[in-house]
Amino acid sequence: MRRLAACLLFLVVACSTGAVSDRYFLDEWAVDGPERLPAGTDTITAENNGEWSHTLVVTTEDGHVVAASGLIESGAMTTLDVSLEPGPYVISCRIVAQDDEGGLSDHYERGMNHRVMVET
Ligand SMILES: [Cu+2]
Repeated sequence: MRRLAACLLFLVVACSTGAVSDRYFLDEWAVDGPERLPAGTDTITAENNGEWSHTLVVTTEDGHVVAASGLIESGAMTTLDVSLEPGPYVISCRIVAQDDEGGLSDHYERGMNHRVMVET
């Protein structure tokens, strides 16, 4: 019984951290996920559902980088620990790659940017 109570307590703690909801999905050409996050320390999960590799970068609205993942390959997932002050942020992919015709493919410009409001 004591073990069951410990398990239930763990579940309550795990659910109350918000870890499940702070998940962002990357694909061509969008970043989808919550539009509001709590201020303070948080863990953001990034899941790449696209065919291409992507990154997940958290910046303030004026472009200051708060946290950045490495390359997230197609089908892969990663987490980022962030500490956020209240205010507007942008979650985006910052890859710029050359396409088959020699032009540049800027993932941010193609739509992989998502505005988030961090609130107390
Ligand atoms: Cu990308």
